[in-house]
Amino acid sequence: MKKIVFITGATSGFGEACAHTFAANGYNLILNGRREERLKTLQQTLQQQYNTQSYLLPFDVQQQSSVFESINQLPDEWRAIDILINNAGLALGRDLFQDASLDDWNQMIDTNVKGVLYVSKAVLPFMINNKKGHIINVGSIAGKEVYERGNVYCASKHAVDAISKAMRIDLLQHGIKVTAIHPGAAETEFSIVRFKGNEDTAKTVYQGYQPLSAQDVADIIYYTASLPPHVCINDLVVTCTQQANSYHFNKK
Ligand code: NDP
Ligand code: 8X3
Repeated sequence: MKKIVFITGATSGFGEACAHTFAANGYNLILNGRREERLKTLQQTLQQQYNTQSYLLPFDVQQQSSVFESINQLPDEWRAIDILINNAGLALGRDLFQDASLDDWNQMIDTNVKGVLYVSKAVLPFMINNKKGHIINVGSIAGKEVYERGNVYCASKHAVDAISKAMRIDLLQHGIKVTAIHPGAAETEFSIVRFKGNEDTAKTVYQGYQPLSAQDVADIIYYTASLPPHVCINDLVVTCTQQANSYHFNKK
């Protein structure tokens, strides 16, 4: 029987690259994101390229009732989830604390923090019942160090770091692995979202160095998922070679 991976935020970036990588390696997929048309296109592509079966759950991770209703109505054959990748997330704005928008702050906290909590809480009964599972939380280098104008995005990813550590302790008795992956700058739609559709400003973020690609991160996530049952990568920070931490780059 094929293993099942559940990926949140699969319509773009790391999540979409993970969908291809896990499909290419024989997994069936549960795919989430708000843009349902993109999910349908991805489902068709994965079916054609890898003969992959996928089940679409197009909910907003911020909406507590949608998360629980959607996951609780999964058919029996889709409940044996082996891996959950909590990837859905976003930054909004790059403003000084005193100038930032409360709406942006609320959306980042609701997506990056509450979204991870809701989806994990909804999926965990299946994993506990199956006595196995692996939760992979996508944090960020911003969850290790804060940077100027990063305030609440950094706080939300520090929360993912803490939640991952807490999950690892509490789920130990159930044999469930918990991995946190913390990437540095990667060129996806992340900055286009952060700068609210301004593609020119988004491009400037990646000038002067070679950032990570979505595929670089997907390959690492897949590696952490492919280790033997007794081995768990707990915490992994990855940057491109020209990035040392949140704010030191060797730009040419
Ligand atoms: P993208 O913008 O390319 O992808 C983000 C994904 O998250 C999309 O599929 C989007 O789908 C989904 N998403 C956003 N909000 C919601 C929501 N409320 N409900 C469901 N899905 C949602 O960015 P990345 O691939 O770069 O980002 C993926 C994760 O990686 C995020 O958690 C981000 O914070 C983190 N990260 C990114 C880094 C980078 O430099 N790119 C570095 C470190 C971490 P849709 O809009 O269809 O809902
Ligand atoms: C995204 C990377 O450095 O823009 O999490 O915060 S950064």
